[in-house]
Amino acid sequence: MNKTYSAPIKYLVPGLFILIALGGISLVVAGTLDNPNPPGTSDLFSLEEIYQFIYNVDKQIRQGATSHTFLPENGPSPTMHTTTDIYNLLQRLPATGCESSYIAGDDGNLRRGATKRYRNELDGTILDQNTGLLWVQNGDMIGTLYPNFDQDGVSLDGNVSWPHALAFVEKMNDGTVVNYGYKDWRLPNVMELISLVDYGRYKPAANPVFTSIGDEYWTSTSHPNYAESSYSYTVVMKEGLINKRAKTNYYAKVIAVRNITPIGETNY
Ligand SMILES: [Ca+2]
Repeated sequence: MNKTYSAPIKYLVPGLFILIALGGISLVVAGTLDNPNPPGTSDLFSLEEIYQFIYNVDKQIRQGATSHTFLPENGPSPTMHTTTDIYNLLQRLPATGCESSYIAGDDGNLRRGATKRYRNELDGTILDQNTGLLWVQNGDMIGTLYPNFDQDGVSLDGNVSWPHALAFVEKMNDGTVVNYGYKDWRLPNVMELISLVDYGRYKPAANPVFTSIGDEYWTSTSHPNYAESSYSYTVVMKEGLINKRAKTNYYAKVIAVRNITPIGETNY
């Protein structure tokens, strides 16, 4: 989490916590949950500290903070928290982003789910820290970079057939078009693509960290109930709808995705 949101200056010195005490300055050298000491050292944190860290950081981010503080706001609770409590805090299904509330109990009122977290990798890709998926930042690679690839329907507008959507991703993987250094791009499935929708936004219903987001996108998911599986699902990024579309007679945009190393391993 410390890579996503800038930490206060006092936490930017790794392993060094400067405590200014009344009557003098004392220097305390210790790791923090923001900046732990390196492997092999002996930082120890209580379950309560870890619980408070996750809870408070999530709350601060949800309230719009661009930085977070390490120290618990309220100190240990009377009952203390358990590993189960910590697990329950680590919600994996992201919140919708909806902030419009019309009655108690609606989504905009409850806002359940994990706060959406994106990290701009500054190399043309965006990491979704909720799902661990790496997305191409440019929501219209064909239309903006390779318009001549698109001879489907209205030429050059970036909307292509499903077979051509798959073919474009393959061109990324064989290096004949930009691939941002990776060769394992794929068309997202419908669950993955719907996870990009931000229901607090419209036209497009996506976080503005992405660029050139168009109206409708192909997924890799085929409809199960049509002869020859001739329909695939699309996601309307304009407002978060799912459609079924004829694979060869409908034209939509392409955004590619790939999996990254799971949280806790080398990429973090
Ligand atoms: Ca087209």
